[in-house]
Formats: sequence, structure tokens, C-alpha cells
Amino acid sequence: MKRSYTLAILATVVVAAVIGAASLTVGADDSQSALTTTVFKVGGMTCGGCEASVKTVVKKLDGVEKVTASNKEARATVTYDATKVSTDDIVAAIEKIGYTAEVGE
Ligand SMILES: [Cu+2]
Repeated sequence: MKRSYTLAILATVVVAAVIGAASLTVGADDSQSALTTTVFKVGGMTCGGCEASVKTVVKKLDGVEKVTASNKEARATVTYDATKVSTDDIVAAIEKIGYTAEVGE
């Protein structure tokens, strides 16, 4: 009787430890997927249609969360998960549809 009571406590402690480890893992995942925002200089945009094209093509990339583009300022601001997509990927996607792009400020 006393032995099974001890085992029950032991089992509870083990379960709590497993849950604790699992939540630590979730915490690590959160820090890995922290979002980065980068401004790109984009050349060749002349109107709202160009802005829409740039936004559409960049948004299609896996890991991109948010895109804004301005032809007047000749730039695009992209918020993305740097573990899934790189600035090179974003530049390549913009250049593929006929605009120039580079990491700016
Ligand atoms: Cu245009």
C-alpha cells in the first residue's frame, strides 16, 4: 500500500519533468522563429502596380510575414523568419520580376 503510494508520487514527478522539458523546447522554438525586418532598396517601381507586384512575389516566399513597398521611396520593407528565408532569397525574387534590389536602410 505504502509502496504504490510512493510509486504514484514518483510517476507524478516524472510526468511533471517531461512537461517541463517540453515547454522548454517550445520556448527554444519561439526564439528561433523570431522575426527580422529588413529594408531593401528597390529600383524600377513606377506606380502602385509595381508595388503590388513586388509585395506579391516577396509574400510568396516561405517565411515572409509582412511586406510593404513604396515606389516613391524606392524601397520595400520585409518582415520575415530568417531561419526560413534569407535576404538573398528576397533580392532574387524581386529581381526575377524585373526590378533591382539590394539590402538598404
Ligand atoms: Cu508600375
